Amino acid sequence: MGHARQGTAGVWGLAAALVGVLAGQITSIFTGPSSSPMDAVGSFVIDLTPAPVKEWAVATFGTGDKAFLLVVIAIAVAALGWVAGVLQRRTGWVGAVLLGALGLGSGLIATTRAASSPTSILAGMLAALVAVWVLRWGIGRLRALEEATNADTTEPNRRLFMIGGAGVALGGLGLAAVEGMVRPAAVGVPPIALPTPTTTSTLAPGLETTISGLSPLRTPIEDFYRIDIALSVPRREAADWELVIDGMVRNPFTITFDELLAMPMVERDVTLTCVSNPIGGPYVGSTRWQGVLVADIIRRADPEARAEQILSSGADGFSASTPLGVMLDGRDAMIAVAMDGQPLTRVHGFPARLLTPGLYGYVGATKWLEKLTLTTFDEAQSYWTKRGWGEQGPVKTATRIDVPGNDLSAGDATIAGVAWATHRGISKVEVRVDDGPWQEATLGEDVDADYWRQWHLPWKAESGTHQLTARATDGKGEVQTDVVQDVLPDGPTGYHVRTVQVK
Ligand SMILES: Nc1nc2c(c(=O)[nH]1)N[C@H]1C(S)=C(S)[C@@H](COP(=O)(O)O)O[C@H]1N2
Ligand SMILES: [Mo]
Repeated sequence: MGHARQGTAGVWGLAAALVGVLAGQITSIFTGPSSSPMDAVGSFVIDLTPAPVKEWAVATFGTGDKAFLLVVIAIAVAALGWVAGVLQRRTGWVGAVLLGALGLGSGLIATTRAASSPTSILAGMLAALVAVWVLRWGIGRLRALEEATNADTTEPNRRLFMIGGAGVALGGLGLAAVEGMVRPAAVGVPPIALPTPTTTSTLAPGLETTISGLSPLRTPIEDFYRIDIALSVPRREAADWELVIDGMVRNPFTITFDELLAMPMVERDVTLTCVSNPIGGPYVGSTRWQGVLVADIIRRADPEARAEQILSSGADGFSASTPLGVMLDGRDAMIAVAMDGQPLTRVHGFPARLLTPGLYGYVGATKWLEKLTLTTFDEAQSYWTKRGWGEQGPVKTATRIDVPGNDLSAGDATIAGVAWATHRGISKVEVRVDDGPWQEATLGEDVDADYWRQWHLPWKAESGTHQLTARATDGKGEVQTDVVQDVLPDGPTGYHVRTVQVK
């Protein structure tokens, strides 16, 4: 009897916590996604998570790492809700205090986030109010029911309790449905007009038209990898976007989006990749970018001689530190507003992001860009350099075997893939089958030194298990190293090796 009631109290507590979280999530549609209880707590947990655990999560779940974190938090909330229900039934108040503190705590965390505003606390407050109210009402009924066990009022009480439970469940489902309906609408491609680019040449399709399974020369935006620390995509509008340029400059200034668009624009074909992309991994993409040269912005700010780096910050609390010399060496680092001829999508940094050819994303590709601060390496570290990642971040030479896939029959086959050494270019790709000699692959179009190159090699596949290995040589004649190194601290090295079964 007691156990059954404890279970009922637990389930009620769980429902109360859940409905509270949903109320908070819905409020956050209006107060900003980073203020939602799940996001606030999630971001908080990400910031506190030691680097090795983060790497394990990324290695295990890939870009599903955020979903994994949210599931863990949801389970924790459910468990705490259960405990709150049980405690509330015993004491009449402890559970309510627990849920209230949880909700308010998430609101307080939200106000400490980079993208916070004074309203950020509202979602957490509302979550607390709803959860506490549902808990007190439900457990109050349950306690009354228990007191009345011997009286003949039992039946009406029980009925009331059942109706209440059904109401909470339905309300929760309704809230979840509303959230599901409203949330995606907030993440579409923003409709803004871009200035006509100065160059209008288009990139021809590549070897993917004849070699099926090969990465396209230009990555479709919907397939472009996404890596960031933002649990929910920051929502910034072009109309009220501003970029602040400050620090060690004689002429600090602020520029609006319209002013940015009025500046001279360039278009460049650039491959972007992540320092955490394992050998052969998916975190690399190539497209045409349009934007304003960072050099033009910096020249206007008139930097002091002691400035060594640009610390750029994004709306999600991310920051990158990019060596100033690299930004100004003519490599066309830009404040990008478009990818593949369209405004940036929200996940890729709308309305403006940094892009530095030749450097990994964590060093020079800040999305949802808000500020450029000229400073020294001693004076300021960035989000990832604080956590032990390298200061310079040049992209290492790499090649990936895309083709053949795993179902292959003996006979004429093709080995093909992509290779990149951004800003140095690719001059050669070689392939080895098992312990055979290195054979030179045919290279695809040389778009530019900042862009990847497709490559392919014909192969007479014999049945059995084979090991394919590929290596690239960069534009300076330097052969990719076979020394195997992990992603931390400045990107992986080693050859991509694929084992294929030929039938
Ligand atoms: N604001 C912000 N910008 C960011 C990041 C981030 O976490 N927040 N991650 C960086 C990293 S590590 C990479 S690899 C690139 C990825 O850019 P993409 O998601 O557009 O492919 O963005 C960079 N810019
Ligand atoms: Mo990255």
